[in-house]
Amino acid sequence: MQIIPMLINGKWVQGDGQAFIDVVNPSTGEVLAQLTNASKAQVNEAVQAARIAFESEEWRQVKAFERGQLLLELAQYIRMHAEEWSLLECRDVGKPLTQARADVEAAARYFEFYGGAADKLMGDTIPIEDGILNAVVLEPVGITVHIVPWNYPLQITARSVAAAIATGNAVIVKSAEDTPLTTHAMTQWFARKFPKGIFQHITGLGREVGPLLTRHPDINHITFTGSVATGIEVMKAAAQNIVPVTLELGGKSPNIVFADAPMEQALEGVVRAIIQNAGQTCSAGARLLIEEDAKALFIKRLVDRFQTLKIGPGEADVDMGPLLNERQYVKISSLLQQAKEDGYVITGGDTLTIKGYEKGYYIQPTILDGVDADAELAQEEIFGPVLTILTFSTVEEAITLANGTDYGLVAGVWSKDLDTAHYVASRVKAGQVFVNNYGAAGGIQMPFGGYKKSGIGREKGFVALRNYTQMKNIAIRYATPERT
Ligand code: TXE
Repeated sequence: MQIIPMLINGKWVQGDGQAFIDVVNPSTGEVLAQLTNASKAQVNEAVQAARIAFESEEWRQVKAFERGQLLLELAQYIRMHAEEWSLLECRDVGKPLTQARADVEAAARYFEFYGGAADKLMGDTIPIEDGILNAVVLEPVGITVHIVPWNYPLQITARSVAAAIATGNAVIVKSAEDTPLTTHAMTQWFARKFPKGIFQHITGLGREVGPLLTRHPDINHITFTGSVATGIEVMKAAAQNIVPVTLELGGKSPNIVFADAPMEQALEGVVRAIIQNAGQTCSAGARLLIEEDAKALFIKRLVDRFQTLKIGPGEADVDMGPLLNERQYVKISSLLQQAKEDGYVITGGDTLTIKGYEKGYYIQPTILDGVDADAELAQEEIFGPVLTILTFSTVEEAITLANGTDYGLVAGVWSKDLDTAHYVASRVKAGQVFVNNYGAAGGIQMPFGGYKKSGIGREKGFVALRNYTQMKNIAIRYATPERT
């Protein structure tokens, strides 16, 4: 069985921590590889190596545009291996091959975007008085820790690592215990191209290995994507050492469909937004807010569409793959069981057994109607292909419902009326609002992050480079003819 090694201090090593953890293909139940838990000593070694590498003259001498060129080279390398990496991601996460291919393309785009940006992030000068040059300089923060979830391992690793390296930091990635494969592939490239200690990959159980990193007194920034509960733990750990965090903590994002919406696009948008990656997407459109007048017809068509969706193993490249693991499967199927008993399920609601793939974690795409807006099913992230319908009659009611959860990551607004669309977009408390689309253009360039409990800070786009820099103000007095 392949053991996924970690990269620590330029060496490929197994974890000294005890456990061997199976990496399972959710489509088949097959064990793809195993990983090991990093020990405390190994995490300390990684942080020490990162510190030495970051402070080294060698790294300091790499010019911003050269860092950028290296990242562009990685983008090219990813494209050259696109099919191989897509298959890895498809097997590791269980997502349909087409979606895995889109993830690989997005990863390449992140390295291109931030590679190109590496020498374009500029400071400022401030007019003070004659004889003083005042400069605002952006410096790397130092050691950046990246805790990556299992739903989009390659994309999410790429988006923050690319920005952190572009700005000159030393990076430590802790991949999710379920999905280390593409991070390992990326690590192999970094091991060949970068000074040791600038990019390191740590593996192991989040609750054991994660805190060893997040509580370490010598790290300088944490980027975390995951649940609110773990985000709170990460933030507490960071607080002990006054370390900044960038947190992306998911959502319960609404698609708000007005009666005057472009119906065909809205229908497809709503379906895609909840079945992509089997609903295991931070920005999943998990709530449909539908205007009363349009409800009957829209729901009928939605149900028809859900019932024609093809579910199967990632490699069969159908509409939707399995859930990630047994834990997700048990959690979501028991939630659906209860929802069925309560009479909310209008389509789906059951687990699925697929011939030849009996050990896969398949469930039906599901729609719930009649759920109270305050109920858990309408409030909490389910992280599966489960769409909860809520109904509204006025614009204000739609806005109240949209804002009626603790989250605020993304919202979709579907209306042909410009006034309605603009007004709702301005009132919705979400970090990203899509009008008459959901998830346009992949979003590499667009700042992404949450209002409320969906997180702190923004990833993606040029602005994310700021996460990995700190500001220094330098005031230089120089002699003027009057003063000398
Ligand atoms: O999340 P965790 P889990 C949500 C989603 C899902 C739920 C549980 O609702 O059903 O979270 O998933 C690492 N210190 N999201 O349990 O615990 C862990 O190894 C440091 C939404 O997987 O948040 C993994 O890499 N790290 C989300 C990552 O944190 C720790 C994506 C996420 O794990 C840690 C994933 C600790 N104490 C889940 N404990 C999104 N926003 O897209 C765990 N980890």
